[in-house]
Amino acid sequence: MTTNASDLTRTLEALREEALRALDAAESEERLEAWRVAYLGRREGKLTLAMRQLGALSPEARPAAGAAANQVKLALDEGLARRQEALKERALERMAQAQRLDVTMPGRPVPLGRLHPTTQMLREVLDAFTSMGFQVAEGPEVELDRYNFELLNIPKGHPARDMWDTLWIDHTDANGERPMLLRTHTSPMQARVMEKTEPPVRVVVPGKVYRYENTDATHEWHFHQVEGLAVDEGITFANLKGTLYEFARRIFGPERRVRFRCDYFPFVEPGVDMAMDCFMCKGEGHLRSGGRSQPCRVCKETGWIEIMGAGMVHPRVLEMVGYDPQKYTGFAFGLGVERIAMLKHGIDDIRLFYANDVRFLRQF
Ligand code: FA5
Repeated sequence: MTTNASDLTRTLEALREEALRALDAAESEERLEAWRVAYLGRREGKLTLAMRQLGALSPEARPAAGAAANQVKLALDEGLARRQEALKERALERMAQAQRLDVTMPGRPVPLGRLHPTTQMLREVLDAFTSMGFQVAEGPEVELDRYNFELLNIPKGHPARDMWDTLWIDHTDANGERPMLLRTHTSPMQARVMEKTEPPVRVVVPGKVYRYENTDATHEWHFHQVEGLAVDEGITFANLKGTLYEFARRIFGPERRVRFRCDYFPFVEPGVDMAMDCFMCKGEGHLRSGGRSQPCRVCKETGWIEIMGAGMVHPRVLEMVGYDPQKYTGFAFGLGVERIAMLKHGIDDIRLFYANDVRFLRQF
């Protein structure tokens, strides 16, 4: 143990040098704390231990050695404060550096989803009709036999029911009515709308429909339709043709030609199917390339593609909802949305729509 004042002063001096050097080397908060414990720690700190030796000095030597010890303590305290400040500043600087915006860095792409091709097509179809003055109405997918068939002039046992293979539901509606089914077309909304509205009526009805059918390249068991209905005084077949012709031109371009042929649906009279000249072969039925001719697969060589069923609303249908068929006439149509999308984009298999393959979906 040192009992000599000059030895103690030397020890203190050496301690100051050693401590300040060690302080300069402390590069982190943790190292700084370790340094503080090593030199200034209350129990084992080197300076604390040295200062304890003051008590062993003679009373005459003690004040001078004590003053020297205090100076060393002061120097270490100040050194510690300075170093803490310097480290803090450096940390702040680093943070500012890290947060600085580098406008030359390439942006990080945000993965964006998109609308399903059916939804896109549905919206395009609705846009075409709403811009011609039609309103949009929606109805239930789980439907009563009454709306899906009976009020469409298809009574129980009518052979036309076979035109729509039906998925029946073992359920009773809120008013105790049955039978119920998954609607096979959007046509039940014709009666639902007319029951609630006085003429004039101009509505389009988008929605999902279901059929108990095998699937193939052009048939799904669930798909989307858009129904159209216009009822007023003096509506003629010319209005039907004009409206649908305009629709085809809006979706497929101004040079499109359309064809109406007789067809049978119990709820219209006369009934038609509407076809469009094939966009692929321009209605020729075959494709010419380099002087050679190839059959057109899209229209199966006919030059025409059927896109919907339509017709003048049957007087019985008007009567059943309480409209006077002597006063009012109307037209109705029903188109398949996926079929229109297939034609528009050249998609050759309807099953691709709901196979959830992103390589397909990403293309739209
Ligand atoms: C009907 O569903 C009638 N309700 C259409 C109608 C409405 C006629 C108003 C007259 C007046 P159809 O079963 O033909 O008719 O279907 C209409 C359209 O739905 C077809 O032209 C076709 O585009 C589409 N479609 C029919 N079956 C399928 C199927 N399995 N998969 C995909 N699309 C289909």
